[in-house]
Order: sequence, then structure tokens, then C-alpha cells
Amino acid sequence: PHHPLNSQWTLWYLENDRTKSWEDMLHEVTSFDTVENFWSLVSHIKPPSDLKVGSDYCLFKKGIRPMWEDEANIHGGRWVISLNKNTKLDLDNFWMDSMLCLIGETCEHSNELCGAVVNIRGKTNKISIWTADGANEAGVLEIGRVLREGLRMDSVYVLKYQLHKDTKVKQGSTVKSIYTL
Ligand code: M7G
Repeated sequence: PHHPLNSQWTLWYLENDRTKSWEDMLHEVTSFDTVENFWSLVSHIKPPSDLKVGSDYCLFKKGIRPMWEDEANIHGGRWVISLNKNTKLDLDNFWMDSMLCLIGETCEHSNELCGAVVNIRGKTNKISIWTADGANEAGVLEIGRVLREGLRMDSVYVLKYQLHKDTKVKQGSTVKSIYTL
């Protein structure tokens, strides 16, 4: 018997390629809507710590593209965790627990959830959870608290909430955060 999830989810993979535009680097991998198909997918793909620098995984509700421009993300933002290179184990564990928080949809404001992204980068890797409405303070904060708990985040890690509209126009590397947990 298959155990249905509340929503259908799509996994995306971004492979760095300097000859392509950002959108053309993004590939839809597959979609699933049961617990069993989620585990089967997870067992077939590399964990984030095995991906090449410049790659991303994105897991989004089916129908939402993992980009700021999608209708579902335009007014939204992300809770982002920065991880330095020597935290391989935390990277893979946080990513797994982020996916579980997402597809489990057990928090009160899970209708605000859009997706999750892991960015593998030279210095600092990032995991982020994207939510639909940066102005929904109660929703944003609840999801942030659920993440801190669900990921069992040590106090050395900081969760920052950034609006996509601020990320889009960032100069240099500092994007302003509207909430910190
Ligand atoms: P990133 O990969 O999110 O983070 O953005 P990074 O700076 O740690 O590598 C890198 C670049 O990818 C951005 O400056 C944009 O050029 C492009 N990019 C990333 N995202 C998430 C988007 C998006 O949602 N829409 C568009 N148009 N470009 C994006």
C-alpha cells in the first residue's frame, strides 16, 4: 500500500554550466506524491555533499518553478542556513530533514510552503526553505521555529529570513534579513 503525501512534489537539479543562462541550467528531474516514491528517489540520487560545486537541488510543490519569478514566489522569501565546507554531515542531515519538514506538511502554516533549495558552493553551502508571503509574519515565524526544531539545529547555526525581492537586487554578498531565529 502506498502512503499518499498531502501534495505532489517535483525535484529539480541545477548543473553549473557557464555557457548557459541560469534558467537553462535548471532541469526538472521527477515528481512524486507518496512516501514510498520519495524514499525510492532519495536512494537513487547523490546526497548534496557528493554534488559538484555550483550545483543545486530544488524540491518544490508541483506547479511552482524554483525561481523568484514564479507567481507563487513573487511575494515570498526564504529561511536560509549557511554552512561552511567542513560540515558535510550537517549538510546532508539538514537537507534530509528540510525535505521531510516540507513534504510532511505538519506545521500549521504549511500552505505557505513553496519548496526547499540546497546550493553547493565553493565556500559556503546554503539550505533554504521558500515560503509564499514574506508579509505573513505569523506564518514565516512559525515555519522558522518548526525548522529549527525539525532540523535539530545547534545554536552555532543562524536562520535568516530574506525576501526574494531583496535577494534579487543584492549588491555584493549581503542581503538584508527581515527575521533572524
Ligand atoms: P544563487 O544560485 O541563488 O546563489 O544565485 P549564489 O549567489 O550563492 O550562487 C546565483 C545567480 O543565479 C543569481 O545572481 C541569478 O543570476 C541566478 N538566479 C538564482 N535564482 C534563484 C534565480 C531566480 O529565481 N531567477 C532568476 N532569474 N535568476 C536566478
